[in-house]
Amino acid sequence: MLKDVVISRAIVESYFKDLLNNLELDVAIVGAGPSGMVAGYYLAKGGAKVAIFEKKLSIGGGIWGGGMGFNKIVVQEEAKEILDEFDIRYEEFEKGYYVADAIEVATTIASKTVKAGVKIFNMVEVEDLVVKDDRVSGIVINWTPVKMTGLHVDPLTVEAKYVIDSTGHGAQVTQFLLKRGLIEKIPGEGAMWAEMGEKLTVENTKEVFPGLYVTGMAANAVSGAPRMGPIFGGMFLSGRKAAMEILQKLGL
Ligand code: 48F
Repeated sequence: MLKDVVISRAIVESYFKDLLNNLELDVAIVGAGPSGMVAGYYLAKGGAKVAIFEKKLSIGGGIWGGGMGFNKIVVQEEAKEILDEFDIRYEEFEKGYYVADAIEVATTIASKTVKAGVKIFNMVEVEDLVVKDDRVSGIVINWTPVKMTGLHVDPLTVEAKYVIDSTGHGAQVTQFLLKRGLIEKIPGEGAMWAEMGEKLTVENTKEVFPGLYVTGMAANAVSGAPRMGPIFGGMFLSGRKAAMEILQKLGL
């Protein structure tokens, strides 16, 4: 006989065990889009304790819809090795342009990231940063429904040696520093230019404030670099670059 209350207890005990286990992290990643998940994967493989906080119910960010809802993505030569690392299938459309199924990309990256040891908390919105002695040292979290309904409910805090803003076009996390006058401005991303956007996404992946890294479109928004549409190599390379730099700083 199935007991309803055992089902409830299994969920509550198991979830809160994970939450308690992830209140102190090496790296807290905000946003489970391509750059955030790839960063998480490489960080976990390198031995860091890392969790991703995603405000939506679903992970994957902008992967699912490919271009205009046509669920294919393009990856350039420089990032093909990341498709290989994740064992994602692709076809060479023209020399140097690889096309992959967006659903396979989203599900495979998510699966391998979780299996590498990254805990993903979905439906959890990061609403602020912890800043102590001029260094980001954690994130402030709340349930997405609390934010959506505008209820006056205080958040909780997660401590992290590094935080990564992988929130995409809005650079939501870096915005908290701007709001507090801790950085001067966020120019926002520029008009579409795939080649330059892809190149600069990787170049702009850096520590923008002590303890805070930016990846993917957030990196471009913070630096005023162009957008690039449904080509994803820059997102993958950006996530890997942030992970490698942070691993080095953590001494891992
Ligand atoms: O936008 P998103 O996919 O970020 P990305 O890794 O990749 C960009 C591409 O998907 C695409 C592109 C490629 O050419 O331009 O747009 O830079 O994923 C960002 C994730 O962050 C979540 C959001 O729901 C999405 O899943 N997010 C945003 N703000 C918050 C957040 C927040 N405050 N707390 C938690 N999650």
